[in-house]
Amino acid sequence: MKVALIGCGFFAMNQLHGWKDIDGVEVVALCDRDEERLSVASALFDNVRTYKDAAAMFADGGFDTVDIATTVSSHRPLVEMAAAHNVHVICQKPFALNLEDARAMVKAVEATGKTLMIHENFRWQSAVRAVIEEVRSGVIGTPFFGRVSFRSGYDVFSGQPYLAEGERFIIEDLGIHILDISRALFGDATRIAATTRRINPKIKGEDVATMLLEHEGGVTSVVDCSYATHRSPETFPESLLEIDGEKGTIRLDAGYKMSVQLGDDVTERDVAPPVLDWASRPWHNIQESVRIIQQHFVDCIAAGAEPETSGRDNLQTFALVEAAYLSAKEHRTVELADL
Ligand code: NAD
Ligand code: 89Y
Repeated sequence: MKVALIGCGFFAMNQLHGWKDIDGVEVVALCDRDEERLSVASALFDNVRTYKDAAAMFADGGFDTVDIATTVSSHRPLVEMAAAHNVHVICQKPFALNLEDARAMVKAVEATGKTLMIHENFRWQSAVRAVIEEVRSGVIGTPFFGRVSFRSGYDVFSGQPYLAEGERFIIEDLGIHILDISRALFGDATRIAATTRRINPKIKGEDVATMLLEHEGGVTSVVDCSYATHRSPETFPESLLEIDGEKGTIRLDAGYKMSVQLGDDVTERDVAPPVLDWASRPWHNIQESVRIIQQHFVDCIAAGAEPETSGRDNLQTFALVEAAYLSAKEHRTVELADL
């Protein structure tokens, strides 16, 4: 697979290291409007073409996959450009600025027969994945309640200053991941009710959100996130999980501790992620999931299968984001079918 990456910023460095670790993948071209970022990223490779303009990179071609690692406002034009050049696409979250754009991008790539996957990596974090697999194995029977919780006081604004500037913050940036974990655990949701707050006066958007979801299979889940929570020890970037089933309970507690309780019998497992040689704490959890989701993408293309977080699948996660904002704004429960 020959990969071209657009957007050599803060997070793309993880994606570039991830690609280097995957057999059969070669990064052949890089694009960023910013010369300095382009130069830092290209230093990771012996022989890579560099571009300041994505259209020029597509015109030169020589790759079959594009990895879009820019922030959201450029996603639609870049995905449509990729579709026009008939390549597979991985696009970072949040997929789109609105549902209409997200649907248009899915349609554009589907028309080419190529794969579109959203880089929705939290469900691929190894600790989260261990819980997803345990739930899917049926060990606790049919789940009836879940909680997906991400609460932190970590300064994300120093690495990603744009997060302080948008009208929308935590649901669109982070809540999107934990809403997706809830979908991976309990299936699609039919209704959502949400409240939001802004605690940090230095930012524009909301930094606290509490969401209540009703899922198709009957599970009720509480999905809550905050970047205004003082915690010691700080748990960034861990998602903490709690699932009650008819036969037992599964928890993922702080410090990557998973426990499965069946009756009075409790089994505990350390599901801490490895620190890859290019990774660093506390980001290692997210960094490992980048390599895992990229491997999933490569495997799906080889097998002719649809990735778990394909563009089409991600429309459901993205709809939850839109519905959560609408619910918080209008103080009402939103039916997903109405969007
Ligand atoms: P960033 O601002 O640091 O980097 C984006 C880069 O894209 C910049 O260098 C910019 O110059 C370049 N760029 C923008 N538009 C371009 C265009 N049209 N052509 C060429 N270059 C262009 O942003 P970031 O923090 O790296 O975030 C990028 C995306 O990754 C965001 O959507 C963010 O939500 C997502 N992200 C995902 C995770 C995750 O765990 N999945 C974590 C952090 C960030
Ligand atoms: O941008 C966000 C993401 O996707 O994961 C964590 C993050 O970097 C900050 O909230």
